[in-house]
Parts: sequence; C-alpha cells; structure tokens
Amino acid sequence: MAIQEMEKPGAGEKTVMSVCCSHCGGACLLKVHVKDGGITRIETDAGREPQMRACLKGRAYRQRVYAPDRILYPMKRVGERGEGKFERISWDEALETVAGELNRVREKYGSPSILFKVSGGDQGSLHGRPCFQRLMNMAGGCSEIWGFFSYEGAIFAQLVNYGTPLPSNMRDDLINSRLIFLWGFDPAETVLQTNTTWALARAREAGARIISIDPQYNNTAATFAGEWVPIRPGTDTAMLLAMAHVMIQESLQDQQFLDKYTVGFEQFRDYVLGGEDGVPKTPAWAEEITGVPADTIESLARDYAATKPAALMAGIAAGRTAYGEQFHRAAITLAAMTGNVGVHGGDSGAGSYTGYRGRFPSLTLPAMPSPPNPVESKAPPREYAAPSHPDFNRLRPGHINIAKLADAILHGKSGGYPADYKLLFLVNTNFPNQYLNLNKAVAALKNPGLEFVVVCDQFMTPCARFADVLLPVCTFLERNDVTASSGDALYYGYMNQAIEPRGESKSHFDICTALAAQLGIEGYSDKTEDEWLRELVKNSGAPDYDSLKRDGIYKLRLAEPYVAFEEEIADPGNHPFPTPSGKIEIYSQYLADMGHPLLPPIPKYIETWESRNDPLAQKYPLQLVTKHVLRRAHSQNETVPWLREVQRQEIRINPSDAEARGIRDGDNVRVFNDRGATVLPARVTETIMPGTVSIPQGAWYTPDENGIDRAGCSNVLTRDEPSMAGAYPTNTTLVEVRRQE
Ligand SMILES: Nc1nc2c(c(=O)[nH]1)N[C@H]1C(S)=C(S)[C@@H](COP(=O)(O)OP(=O)(O)OC[C@H]3O[C@@H](n4cnc5c(=O)[nH]c(N)nc54)[C@H](O)[C@@H]3O)O[C@H]1N2
Ligand SMILES: Nc1nc2c(c(=O)[nH]1)N[C@H]1C(S)=C(S)[C@@H](COP(=O)(O)OP(=O)(O)OC[C@H]3O[C@@H](n4cnc5c(=O)[nH]c(N)nc54)[C@H](O)[C@@H]3O)O[C@H]1N2
Ligand code: SF4
Ligand SMILES: [Mo]
Repeated sequence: MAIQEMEKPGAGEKTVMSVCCSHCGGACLLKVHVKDGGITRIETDAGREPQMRACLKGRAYRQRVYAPDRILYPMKRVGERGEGKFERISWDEALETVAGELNRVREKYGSPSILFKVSGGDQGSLHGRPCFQRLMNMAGGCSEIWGFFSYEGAIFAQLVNYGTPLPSNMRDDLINSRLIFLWGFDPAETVLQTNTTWALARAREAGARIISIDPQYNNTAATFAGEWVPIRPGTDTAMLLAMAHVMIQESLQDQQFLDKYTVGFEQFRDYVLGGEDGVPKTPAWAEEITGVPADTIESLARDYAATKPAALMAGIAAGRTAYGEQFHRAAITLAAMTGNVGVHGGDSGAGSYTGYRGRFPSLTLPAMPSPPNPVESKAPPREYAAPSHPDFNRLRPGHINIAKLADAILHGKSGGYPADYKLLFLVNTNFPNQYLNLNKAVAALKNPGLEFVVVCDQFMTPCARFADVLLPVCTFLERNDVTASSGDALYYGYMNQAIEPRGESKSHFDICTALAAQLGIEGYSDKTEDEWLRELVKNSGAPDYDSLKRDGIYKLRLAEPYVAFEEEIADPGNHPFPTPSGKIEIYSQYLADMGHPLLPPIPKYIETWESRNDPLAQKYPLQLVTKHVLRRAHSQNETVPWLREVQRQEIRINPSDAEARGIRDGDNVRVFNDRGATVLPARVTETIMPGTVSIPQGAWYTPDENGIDRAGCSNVLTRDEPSMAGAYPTNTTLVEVRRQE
C-alpha cells in the first residue's frame, strides 16, 4: 500500500494518516507529521497508483489549522447583528443560551419556525450533517432546505431519464474513450473526484481527442483539450439540440440502441425537426443563440456520432443556469442517440459530478442514523418535483428551496412559505456569501423578525459575523471520522485525529452531545466517538476497524473500471432501467402528467431570464459566470496565505469588452446590476469570450461604508430565483462593468 512508501518520520515526530474530505468532491490522503502536539508539515500519497494525491488546499491545511482568524472560543454578539462585535463566553453559557432559545422558539412558535441548514465543510460519516441532523430531529424537528447548490438540475434529469442519481462511469474508464467533451467541466481546478485529471491525462496519452465547450478557456482545456469551443452561458441546450438535428438529418443516430433502450425518441425528433413548434433546431438556429458557428456544430455532431466510444462529460455548471435541467436532459439524450450509455469509454451524459460517497456498488458506509424529522412528516406534499428515489427524495414536504432561503426568512407565511422563521441554525455554511442575491441574505439576517441566529464554524466568516451565538468547531485534523472515496480509487478512509482541538473548539459530535444533554434529549448517544465509528465501519464494506484506523486507507481493486448501466445494456430483459417504463426516458410520461410548460416531457431549449436578449441587457449587457477556483473550496481557505499567493481574485473580461469601456489589464473595476456591486481587478484576456465575464465564486463579502463589496464576492450580483426543477442558477446573471476611478 502507498503508505509504506512515504517518507519516514523525523526524530521525535509521529505521523498520522488522515483523509482530507473537504467541500470539493474529493477525498485525498494526508500524512500529517506531528511533533510536540503540533502539526509540522503535511505530505500526501506518493505511493503506487492510483494515488489519492491531495491538492494544494489539503497540503496547505496546516496554515488553516493554525490560522490567526480561527474561532477558538464560544462567543456572543454584543453589537448590532452583523456588526461583527463579539464577546467571549463559556461553553456553559453558549449551550444554555442555544438550548434555551431552541426551547423558547419551539414552545412559542412551533418547530417549523426553527430553520436548520448544514452544508459542506469538513465531511465525514459522524461529524457534520449526520450528528446535527440526529440532534435536530430528536429535539422535535425543524424546517429544512431542499435543492443541491451544485447540481439539482442534473439530479432532476437523472431521476427523470434514468430513474437513478447514480449514472456515471468511474473516471479511470476515460482511458477507453476516443473522444471526450469537457462540456463546462474544469476538474483541473475543481477536482470533482480525486484523480479526475489523472484519468484525463491517461486518456490523452492514449490518443483521445478532447474538446472543451465553455464560455472560457479554463485550466482543464489549457492542459488537456485540443480544441476550445466558446459558448454563451445558458445556451448549451440549443447546441445539443442542433447536434441532434444534424444526426437526425444525416441518419447518424444509433437507431438500434434507441429502439431497444429508450422511449420517446419520436417525440424528440419531431420537436428537433420543428414539427411541434415550427422551428427546426438547425445549426444556423443554434449559432444565433449560442454564438457557436453552425459548421462547428455540424462537424462536432458528425464526430460524436462516428467516434466510438465517446464520453460527453456534462459539467454541472451549465446546469447551474435558469432551466439548467433541460441541458442535462438533452445531454443524456445525445449520449443515448450515440449509443454511449453503459459501455466502456462512453458516458451517460448525466451530470459529471453527481457521485456521492459510496456510489459504487462495492462501497458502503453508513452515516450516523437519524429518526425522521417530525416537521417534515406533517407538511403538505410538494408540487412539480422530480420522481422519487430512496436516496434523493425530491418530494420531501415542508422544505424551502435553497435559492429562497433569504426570501423565506423575510416573508414567511405571508410570502407563501410553510412557516414564519424565527430561529436560524447554520452549520458548515456561509449563508450571506455563498447564497444567491447576497444583499437580500443580509437583509434577512438583519430582519428583527428573525429572533436568534446560531452559527457553528471555524472562522469569522461573513456568515459568522451575523451570529447571535457562535459555536467554535474544530477541523478534521482535531477529531476522528471515517469516509469513503468519491473518486476512481475506491477506498475507505480513516481520518485520524492528529492534534488536540485548538483553543476551546470542539468537534461536531461533542457539540451535539452537549447540546442534547442541555436539551434533555434521551438516547441521543450511548456511545463514544470511537464506539460510533466502530459501529459505522462494522456495517460497511471496509475491513476490520483497527487495521483501517492504523493504515488510514483501505483500497478496493476492481478487475476493470465500473461502468454505469452496464447490466441494463447487456441484459435488458433482466435489468430494466429503474424508470416507470424500464427504459431511458427521452420522453417522460411523469412530466407529461405534471403538465408544466417549463418542465416539458422531452428536453427543450427554453431561453433563460437575463439572457443577452432580455431587455435588461440594454442596461447590463454582459453575461456573468461565477466559477469555482483551485485555491478555495467555495469560501473556505480564503484567508490561508499560501493559497492566496496562488490565484488573484479578478474578473476575466475579453479585450473587446474591456476596450469599449476603457479598461486595461489590472485596472480596478466595478461590476454591478440592480442587486449590488463589487469591486475587483480586471484581467483582460482572450480566455473569455466576448459578451461574457467571469468572477471566481467564494471571495469573502467585504462591504465598504456604501455597502459596495470590495473583495469580488460574486453573489452580490446573482438573482435568488431557482430554476423550475430547482437548479441553482449561479451562471445566469446580467451585469455591467466600469472602470473604478
Ligand atoms: N478547488 C475547488 N474545487 C471544487 C469546489 C471549489 O469551490 N473549489 N467546489 C466543489 C463543488 S461543491 C462543486 S458543486 C463543483 C463545481 O464544479 P463545476 O460546476 O464544474 O465548476 P465551475 O468552475 O463553476 O464550472 C466549470 C466550467 O463551466 C463553465 N461554465 C459556466 N457556465 C457555463 C454554461 O452555461 N455553459 C457551459 N458550457 N459552461 C459553463 C465555467 O466557465 C467553468 O469553466 O466543484 C467542486 N470542486
Ligand atoms: N455565485 C456562486 N455562488 C455559489 C456557487 C457558484 O458557483 N457561484 N456555488 C454553489 C455551490 S455548488 C455550493 S456547494 C455552495 C457552497 O456553499 P457553502 O457550503 O455555504 O460554502 P463553504 O464555503 O464550503 O462553507 C462552508 C463553511 O463551513 C465552515 N467549515 C469548514 N469545515 C467545517 C466544519 O468541520 N464544521 C463547521 N461547522 N464548519 C466548517 C467553513 O469555514 C465555511 O464557512 O456555494 C454555492 N454558491
Ligand atoms: S481540498 Fe479536495 S482535492 Fe484538495 S486535498 Fe482536500 S479533498 Fe482533496
Ligand atoms: Mo457544490
């Protein structure tokens, strides 16, 4: 195993095996060197392939653990909410206050008025969501949020078309591909499962042709792609439909595959050819919408149909747009039309980051269990949801869509929400930073109707500044947990505690146990951290607990890469797709019965709001995308000096757009629309297409005295409206850019 091949510890040093499992979709091996109770340095996997090599964020984690802005003590607000004035308090006072407020609000207003959100951060099977969810549910329940920030559009499409949220081949199967589309996909920055770039490197070495379709020439394109096809944000469905048009016109589709494994191709063909609405979805039609030349669309369609196997890696960023679910449904349809589903080197065309840990059949790792949430079971059912699935139940009632969190707090029942929200409990999340329309989030947090805000975090983030009580949580290097990989190296990981929690910070599990005692919840936990982890591992596919803890990782070897839907394709009689028809649903009767024009039964191009044709474009002519960058995981690691050196927070703007505005490279610019404004340096570059600008998401909101953000926080600009099926439209925003004098 890789571990033995790593550097030996120095004198007086011990080494601790852990797994970074940050909010980035990766899970990577860390070898932490510890001396005198402190971390001296961090190495990663340098052993045999497949390695689980950590990225720069994992390797810089020492600076995060010892950051001067870590919250080390419980604190309570002393100034106005959001002013950032706090006073240190004892844990006793913190727990009494939080438990007291939970009880008071529950008694006075009822459990639905308690709104709870837990997000990414340092993930594991005990700490984080699992132990908090158990606490909240056992305490009487709470209102919750539905909708993944990341890929709700993709989840919807997968549940409709395939009937499962688990539609992806393992990454190392890319070596079998002859043609790979990186469709809004940038794993050189976003990782999206440890080793994705390694798989791309091997595919390229093996001769695959790699094409990036993206408004910007991203680092993955620069490293691996032979071609870059710039496309206007939010228009990808039009290009996919035009590719389908070419295939149909030239009879290039794999009709046998379509006949055998799909339903509804006829209706789709009719729509594509213009039978349904009189508009043939020709390459010329798509050129007008997407900015991609018609002949490029034509030749890519022919190449996709002719080059087998081919992987259409449908990035989730193109789905984080208004009507983004249509993009994913269209991409799946193209994968089916080319017969690339269920084969080595192909890809189902579904969102390429929808794996969650343990998605491969051989990996199982339960999380700390929770009873049902009593609030949820009493609420009325939702309309317009994706088909139900045991792991991704989109029908869960009483939940607020994630894009509407601020609106729900501000308007409650009078705004049509299930409750008036009085207590906000935030764990692992940076609400007025990562959520759309930040200024509305700030207004919601300042709203006096919101009586109490508790935040559990490691840093004094823009969100933590709005807490009434702040609970300091330790990092994953200060407690134990277990995880399963989400990459192509299949493994179980043990996150060994390397050092004692800094200051008075505590693990999630310890915080929850203490809160449960304060709340008088019986039976919250009859086990220690170690006993819980033993039980979780016992019920998993991992080896015995002690050897996993000792080795840090346990790798599983498969004879060949896992291919999604292999059985459904090889033996359809015995393995139907888990959809109502048992086939891939290009046409969905479920959606037809739902009858909503914005959720059509076949994938359709629906023009986004704030497109370049929107009248608003007269005032705000540039389309903004807000991408994820290497040096941060969202807003995490923002203050780590080593990482700040790597990338500057800047807006990419094309020379033609910059020149028209008198902007030179490096100038400070103000980016604005009716929702807000932010100031940051401009990078004038051909790597972004004209008419589009890009700001890396996650910079910490830093308002000046006029309320203008000075740090390049993109969510002061975004609109807080979910797409029809819940896609989170971080890439559908119009802005204007001006030089900042
Ligand atoms: N380093 C790092 N890694 C991360 C994260 C992080 O914050 N930092 N976050 C993690 C999480 S939770 C997530 S959800 C993922 C996000 O992963 P992604 O959504 O894949 O990441 P992005 O960088 O936002 O977008 C990828 C590419 O899509 C392009 N794009 C944007 N809009 C469109 C569009 O409309 N059409 C097309 N064709 N392309 C478009 C962008 O220009 C970019 O090059 O990353 C994960 N990994
Ligand atoms: N404009 C724009 N906005 C976006 C996106 C975009 O592309 N563009 N992407 C969206 C996506 S895909 C996502 S997933 C979200 C992410 O949104 P969030 O999940 O809210 O973002 P993070 O920055 O990961 O916030 C995690 C917080 O948890 C803290 N933390 C870290 N580890 C721990 C821990 O162990 N315990 C506790 N209690 N706290 C911890 C961190 O300090 C940080 O404040 O952002 C979304 N917002
Ligand atoms: S931040 Fe993500 S990619 Fe980087 S080491 Fe941690 S888990 Fe791996
Ligand atoms: Mo995400």
